[in-house]
Amino acid sequence: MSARLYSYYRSSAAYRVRIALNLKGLRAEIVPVHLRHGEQRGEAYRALNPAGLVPWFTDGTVALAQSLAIIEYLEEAHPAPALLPAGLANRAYAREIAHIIACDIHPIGNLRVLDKLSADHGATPEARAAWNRHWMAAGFGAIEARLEQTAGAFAVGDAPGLADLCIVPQLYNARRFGLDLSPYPRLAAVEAAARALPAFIKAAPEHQPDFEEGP
Ligand SMILES: N[C@@H](CCC(=O)N[C@@H](CS)C(=O)NCC(=O)O)C(=O)O
Repeated sequence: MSARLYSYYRSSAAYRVRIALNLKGLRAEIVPVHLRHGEQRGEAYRALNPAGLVPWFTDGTVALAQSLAIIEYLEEAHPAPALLPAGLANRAYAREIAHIIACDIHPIGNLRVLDKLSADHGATPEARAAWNRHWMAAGFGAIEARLEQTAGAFAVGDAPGLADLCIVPQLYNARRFGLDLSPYPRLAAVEAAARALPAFIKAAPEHQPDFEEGP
């Protein structure tokens, strides 16, 4: 069975998996799920993924949610090229950066959280953006400090991997929400290096079949 990735062009969690697939040279059919139209909450999609979130990945062996679980699965199923760096400590640092983004920053800036803030507390579009900027800045400060120790050409050493594929989509979100990135020069440098690579270019929102212009 050929692989499928249920994705939304500007879902940063799906973007992580798209980059991982590309770095490993794996093909997957992109199946768009329109988050702004609520397709993720529809009966058809929930029959696949009861969590009602993207990404969702299937390949005949697994049918799996959670970007980091999917990426770890790909890493184990297709070890080369590796997404985790050599060395016990560096692998832990790469996971630390990934977890700051995927566990600390992303969940509280997600669409359903912002919608709940608006529905229950009247958060305006500007209040939603300010909320997101606050939590991104908190996480980015920690990553910037770690990069002083770990960064080479990329976030942890000189090969692109797990940390970079989390950083690039999160910085895409940061720009969407108007975060000033000037306090994070190392993050910006790592992002620029990664975004120049074909695996990252192909995974970018503007190169997805469901890409839409606009805010
Ligand atoms: N921890 C999950 C997060 C998945 C997630 O929250 N995806 C977002 C898009 S980035 C989503 O589907 N949001 C839909 C919604 O909030 O209704 C992962 O890493 O895959």
